[in-house]
Amino acid sequence: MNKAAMEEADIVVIGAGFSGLYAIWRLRNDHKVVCFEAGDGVGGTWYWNRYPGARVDIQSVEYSYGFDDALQQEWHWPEHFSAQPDLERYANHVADRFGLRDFIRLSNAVQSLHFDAETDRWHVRTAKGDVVSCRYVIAATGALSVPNSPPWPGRELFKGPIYHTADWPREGVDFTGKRVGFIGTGSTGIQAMPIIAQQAAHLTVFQRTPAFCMPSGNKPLDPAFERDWKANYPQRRKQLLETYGVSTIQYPEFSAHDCTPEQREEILENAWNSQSAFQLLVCFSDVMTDRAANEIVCEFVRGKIRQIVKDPATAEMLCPRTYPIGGKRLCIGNGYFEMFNRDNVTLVDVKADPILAYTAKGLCTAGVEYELDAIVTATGFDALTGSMNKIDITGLNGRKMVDKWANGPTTYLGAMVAGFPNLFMIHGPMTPGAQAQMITSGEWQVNWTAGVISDMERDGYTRIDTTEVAEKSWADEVDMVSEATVHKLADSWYNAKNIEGKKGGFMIYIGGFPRYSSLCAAAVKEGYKGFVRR
Ligand code: N01
Repeated sequence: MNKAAMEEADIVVIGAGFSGLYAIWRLRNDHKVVCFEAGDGVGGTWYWNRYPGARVDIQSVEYSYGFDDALQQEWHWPEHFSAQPDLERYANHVADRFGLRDFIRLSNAVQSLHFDAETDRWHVRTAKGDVVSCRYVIAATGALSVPNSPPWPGRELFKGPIYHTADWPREGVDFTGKRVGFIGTGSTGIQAMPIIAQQAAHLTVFQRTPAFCMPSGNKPLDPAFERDWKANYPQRRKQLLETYGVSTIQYPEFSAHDCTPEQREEILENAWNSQSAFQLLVCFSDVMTDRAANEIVCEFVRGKIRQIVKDPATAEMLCPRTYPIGGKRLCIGNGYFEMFNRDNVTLVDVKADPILAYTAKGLCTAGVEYELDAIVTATGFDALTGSMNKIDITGLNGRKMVDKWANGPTTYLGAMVAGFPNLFMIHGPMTPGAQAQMITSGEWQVNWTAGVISDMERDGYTRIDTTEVAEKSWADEVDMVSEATVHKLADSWYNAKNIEGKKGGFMIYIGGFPRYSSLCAAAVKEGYKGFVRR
């Protein structure tokens, strides 16, 4: 490519989800910013995941932007935990209100990034043929944006439609009169199935691993609660950043072992009915760190399943036994276990008898062929690394990111990768990611990145990189904090074990957001420790 023909920008932002939109807003006045987005609308996760029942599991007064006080004062969330249409509407409102669309090129995924070491600039190529040279790239590509589809053969044989929840038709799907097969009982499946079951003639749930799920307690937003948040927003946002998960969900001081069985039962019952998602994980100080304390909560949930689900055999199949509660992200539902009391819902164990293939009529295991009219897969994501590895990224000395990450991601602070200068990730692998409320923590990460870029200009540098020594120190920190929790006892997208053959250790930083942000801030303050600038 003739360099003279390239379009010039200062910063390319990849992705117009919540972090990408904020990055545009934060940087647009001082830099020439171009944003490329794969979808034909803004909102990222909340653009793609439009399956029935899609809803956030953090209360919306928290899960929203804090950068503009007028926005947070004026915006009204109709429900406590907003549904996907409201979140998408909010993303569009923000894009319009702040004039962000002028910077965004929709339906135009970035296909390759190539670092030019002579000029210290990235060359960005896109699906529509745009070629942009820029000093910095900010990858706000999403932790959960590349769907993972089951590997079964015979997809082309099946006569009916096959959907993935993360690529749901904009016009919706009518399942009336249909026999629907549903695969995936994680957070997504648990939200979608109770709604599909109300419409379908029959729903067959193919379960590989049962999920821990607690009721969301969603309700219309209480006006007094909303007024209280709006009256206190600046300090609330600040306080959120000082908490472990950037959220109002807090651990108590006391251990499960400090309580009598009666006290535990009362605490757990209150948590279950709290209308506050995740309360079960924080009812004792040691739910996430002590296997015995965790098991007390697990058994409480199993008891709830047995109470709710009328057929004892189905109830037992739904009881998770192979991993600790919270080891995978706790699912938050509305009528999930209750759904199994419907006559038109059947539960099938595909751990014992795995699905082997699609057939013309449906799905088959070794012993059974299931006849279906439509199949829905809610089989998760190639999380954290998938969205970066999808782009052909070439750094210094011709090194490809996909090769560097062949055995799992390596990063410094989850923000940069050695040998790939001037490329910053937001919510990348080894950041707090989904263990911290993602809009507020995303704003923090964008602000940190903007500060680094501004310092580069102030100090007259054109290249910032990190080192393999710094990456190693960060990997040690990520491992050290994850070893302290029960997360290591579960296979999930946190540790790359949700996809057969995927490599990588624990890919989320679970040392808490205050520790994460203070380490990022300290690296800058201590003369860009772990970075090399020139
Ligand atoms: O994906 P998952 P998800 N055969 O990976 C099953 C966020 N989120 O989309 O457990 C049969 O959790 C798989 O089985 P197993 C949230 O952070 C948030 O549900 O691997 N089954 C599992 O049951 C969440 O953690 C919200 O044995 C197969 C399911 O598919 C993250 O997104 C809502 C299979 C995948 O579960 C991901 O959730 C939704 C196979 N071959 C999502 N392959 C809220 O805010 C996979 N499975 C509420």
